[in-house]
Amino acid sequence: MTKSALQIARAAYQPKVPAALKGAVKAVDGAYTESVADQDDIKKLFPNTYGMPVVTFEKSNEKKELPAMNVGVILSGGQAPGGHNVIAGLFDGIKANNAASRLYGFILGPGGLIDHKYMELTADIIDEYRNTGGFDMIGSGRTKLETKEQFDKGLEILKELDIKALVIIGGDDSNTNACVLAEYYKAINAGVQVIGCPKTIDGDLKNEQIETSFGFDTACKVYSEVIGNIQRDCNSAQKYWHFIKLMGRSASHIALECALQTQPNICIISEEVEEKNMSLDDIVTYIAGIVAKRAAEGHNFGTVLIPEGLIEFVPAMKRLIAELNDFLAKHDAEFKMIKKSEQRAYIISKLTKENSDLYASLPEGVARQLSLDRDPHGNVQVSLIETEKLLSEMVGKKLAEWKAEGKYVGKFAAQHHFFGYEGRCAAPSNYDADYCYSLGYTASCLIAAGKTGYMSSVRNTTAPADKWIAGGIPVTMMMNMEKRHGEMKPVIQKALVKLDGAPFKKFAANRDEWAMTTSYVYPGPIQYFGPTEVCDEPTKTLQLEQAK
Ligand code: FBP
Repeated sequence: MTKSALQIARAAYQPKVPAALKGAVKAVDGAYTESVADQDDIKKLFPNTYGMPVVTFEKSNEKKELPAMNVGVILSGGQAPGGHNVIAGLFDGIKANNAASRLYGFILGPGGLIDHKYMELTADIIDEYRNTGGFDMIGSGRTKLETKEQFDKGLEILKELDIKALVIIGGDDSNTNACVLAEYYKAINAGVQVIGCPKTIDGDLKNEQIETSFGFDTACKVYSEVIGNIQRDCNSAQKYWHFIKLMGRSASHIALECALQTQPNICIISEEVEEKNMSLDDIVTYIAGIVAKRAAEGHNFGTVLIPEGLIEFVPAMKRLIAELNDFLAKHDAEFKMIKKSEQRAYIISKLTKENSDLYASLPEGVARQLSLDRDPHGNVQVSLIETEKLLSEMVGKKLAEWKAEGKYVGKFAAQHHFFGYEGRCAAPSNYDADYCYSLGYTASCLIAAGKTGYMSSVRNTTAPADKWIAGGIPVTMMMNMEKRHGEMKPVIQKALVKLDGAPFKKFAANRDEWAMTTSYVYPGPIQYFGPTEVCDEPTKTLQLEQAK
């Protein structure tokens, strides 16, 4: 396989790890824990794994010889930079405890466990993938591991391979399911420990105990590099407004972090839109207002960042989508009989007044998308909606009205971008390479300590890696009860952008200035070699959140 010069050089990079992980390690149990909410319900659902203590790993003076142990690993959900380093850290950790231990990777996500598709991960394979992006060492998938049948089927192969511990690398849902699996295996005395690792570029798996999910750092740096490049082009040609949609299924952490890194003219934060009960028209008026003000100063250019999940946070759109979902589920056959050219008018005639007016105001393409593309559960696939085009089209319309009324004088030409897949498999930044390797190594320590139902945790990561704190957090500690598909379920709380948190406050305090003054920052590409202040800087989000 041909490799780039950077790939070859990067393979030799030694991830930095917490000082405590550099030799023999001992587990120190803290106080017993409670779940963040709904303690009685969670306790009842997790009688064997509820209330366990937080664990911290410290340096030990005695090296204990541990028995050889086979371990399995699964990558679950969307790709995130650093996944391979979690596996490399886990591999090195179990081998350090006993060279005869083996690591098995289940292929293409949780489905590999159920379908008994696996491969042994030997030193040669691991070495090929150290410090690389992607999940292609074993692949990933979105199969949900949640039924007893799946757990039992999985146990068959775990027994066959003599696997005593399973590490599931995933987001909030996958880690919730990992905990349910841990509870089940403990309840039936299966002899298999289950450990989770916090992954997702979306950055929404974090809480008091987990500082950040891995991949967020690298993905945001990649997007910020390209946004910076666009801003430089924008400021050079001074003729376009760039509407840039950024991945992040639900929360706006990525858009916010990129805004903090690049200082665009506009960034929309979904959580604020919801909080202020803003309509689509309010958002459009806000953007058009800034476009008009800049035009009055002779600046007919700018940048707008838009989070991928925005539509679902606009309360009126949420209501429209809910009514459309219901209506089309009930009248599917009748709807399909209507001629394509008449479908829009048909829907407008059937919805309640508020939703009908909103639907009628949407551009043709978006209206069509809302009525056509549905997922297997009958829901509109909001992530397919081209919000960047929707907003620029509506802004263009508003500006034309304002022009006719003499309220706006300027030119408005838009370019559109969507950044998501460009960053999900990037070569991990030093932060992610170090953080991921440490998470994997910590998982091996949790296994050695006999723990199950824990998430691997590495904290204090704005300090030099030497001072990072490795440990484990009982997953039940992060849980509450939420309604999912009409039923109350125990789940890890998803972290949305906090409007009273330091990152949003910093953005809010500066956005009016950034709107008018063209204060673009150009972060440039991720640097893997060079001075630590250039190569090791954590995200602005983390720095602001952790500032003492
Ligand atoms: P995870 O939460 O599983 O890590 O995935 C995050 C994500 O990258 C979102 O930002 C995005 O909306 C989604 O995955 C897209 O996934 P897919 O490529 O499977 O449609």
